[in-house]
Formats: sequence, structure tokens, C-alpha cells
Amino acid sequence: MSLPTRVTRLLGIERPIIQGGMARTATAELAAAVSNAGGLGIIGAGHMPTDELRRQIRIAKQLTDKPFGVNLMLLTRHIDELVAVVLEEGVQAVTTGAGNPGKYMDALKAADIKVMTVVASVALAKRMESVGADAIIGEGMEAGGHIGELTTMVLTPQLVDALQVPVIAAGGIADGRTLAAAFALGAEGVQTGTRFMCAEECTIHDAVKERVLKAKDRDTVVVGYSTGHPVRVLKNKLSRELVELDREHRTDEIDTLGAGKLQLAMRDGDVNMGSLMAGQSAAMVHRIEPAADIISSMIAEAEEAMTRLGQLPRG
Ligand code: TUI
Repeated sequence: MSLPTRVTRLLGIERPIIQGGMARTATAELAAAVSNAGGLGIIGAGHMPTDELRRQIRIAKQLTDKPFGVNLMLLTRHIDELVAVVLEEGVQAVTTGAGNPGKYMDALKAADIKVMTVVASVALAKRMESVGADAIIGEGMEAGGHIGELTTMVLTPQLVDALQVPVIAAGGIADGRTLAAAFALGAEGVQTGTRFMCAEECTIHDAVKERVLKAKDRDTVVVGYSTGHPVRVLKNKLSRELVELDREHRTDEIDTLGAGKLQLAMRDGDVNMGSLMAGQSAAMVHRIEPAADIISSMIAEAEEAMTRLGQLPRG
């Protein structure tokens, strides 16, 4: 079984699992592996140079015939150029994060690209639906990286009630039970990031994968509240220093200390001074395995969970 929904139909995929578009983490290799396994793989553009994004899209096209997408991180300075690359190269889907993609919506839709906006509030979701978003990804604060204030548990049903377009739940979803829970809340798909950090095809440094595998329930912390861009990371020396600066509202120093640290972690494997962006679900990731196994086990477990719920005594 594959849990068909409006999301699988919209995207032409078999399984309603979208891979998080994690900057400096979600490369073409991971995206293609997820798409080949029936989910929707996403290349995380982040602050990538435009040439590199073009190269990544071309690599993904070599590695899969299935639909895949690009995540556009709207805080990046050269976002206009990255959007232009996506339009030129042509991908099936775009997810956007960390802002309002309204100004790009018409161009993306005109290129027949499905647009799924990541939101952390109902207000932005409604605005995005009204300007043509094909689906809304509601991301709870359990997620890794840049986050909003609400949890997945309360955000998802509110989005489902407020919108006509399908809702995809994100934040804290890392196995079949959490997938089934998202469906119980009315979601028609899920976005999973953290668990895919430990996919075999994920090209981040092994030292970071090890840190995710070792993470326990309280091993993430949110840094940067005072900058207006809070980010969830695994605790380490860098996060301790950032928490200190945050407490004293030393925002310029936070920006300086934070610069380049995602690359330092993901590429160079510096797990002490690198930014280990990961969600609370890191504690639920137990092994390094192929992306296809992550997807098939999530679907099988979700079906088990739903069957279990269907068999609960009533009356
Ligand atoms: O975007 C993400 N996660 C990210 S982006 C990122 S790179 C970064 N590095 C340093 C500082 C900030 C970002 C790392 N992780 N997830 C999607 C997401 N979008 N989560 C929350 C939001 C969001 C928040 C507020 C989207 C829109 C928004 O408001 C915009 C508005 O105009 O109301």
C-alpha cells in the first residue's frame, strides 16, 4: 500500500513523503534517492551559488526520472537568481522556506512548477493559498533549522480547517507513527528532514550523522531568538556560546559567530563549532540506511498504526 492522497496526485508520486529541503545537506544524490523510492526528493538550495544549483538539478535529472523539487530559502541574498535557475532548468516542484514567496508565485506557476510554501502560521498559509500555492507545508517548532512558534500538533489541524488546498505536516515526523498522527490531524502528506540526514545517500559528514544517531530527547536547543530568526540545532559548544549571546541580545555577534557554521558542520564535520541543524526527532533516528528503506518502513509502520487505531475497542 502507498497511502494515495491529493498530495501524491498533485506531485505524481507514489508515497506522500516529501524530503525536507535542508540547506547544505539535501543534495541531488539524496533527492534522487528519495524520488526513486516513490517520495518527493528536494534539493536544498540554501545559500548555494547559482551555478551550483544548476549543477545539482542536472545531477538529479541524471539520477532519477521521477519528479523532484528544489527548496528555495527566501532569506538568501541572491534569491532572484536562484529562482531564475529553477525556471530555466525546469523542476516539477518547489518548496519555499523562511519567508513569503508571493512575488515568485506567478512565474513558478506559469512554468508549470507545483509550489508548496512552508509556513509556521495560519495567516501566511491563507495568503499563500490565495496567491496560488498548490499545497501548504505547515512546519511545527519540533523541526530543525529556522522555526516558528507553534507545534505540529496544533498548527496542522488549524491549517486543515482554514485551507482548501492539501496540507503537508512537518516538524517531528520521523517514523510511521508520527506519519499516521499527521494523517489523523488531517494532513495529506508529510515532510521529513532529520531522518533523511541519516540516509546512506545523504552526503553530509559522517561525524554529523553520528551526532544525530546519538541524540536523546532533550539534545536540541533553539538559538537566535533575539535575531528574529530562531534556529533549532543539536547542542554543542557553538550552541552554548550562541545561547549566551542570545541572553544578552548581542545580535550582531550572533550573526558573526553563526556565519559559515552550517558548512563547517555538514561539509567539514566539525561537530563542536559547526551548526548542527536538526529537529527534535533526531532522538528517533537509530540507524544509517538507504532512503528507500526509510520510506518503505515509514509507510509500513503508518499502516500498522492505522490498523491498530481501527481495532481499538469502541462503545
Ligand atoms: O526555512 C526553514 N528552515 C530553515 S532555513 C535555514 S537557513 C537559515 N540560516 C540562518 C538563519 C535563518 C535561516 C535553516 N532552516 N523552514 C521553513 C520555515 N519557514 N520554517 C519557518 C518558516 C517561516 C517563518 C516565518 C516562514 C515564513 C515566515 O514568515 C514570513 C512572513 O512574511 O510572515
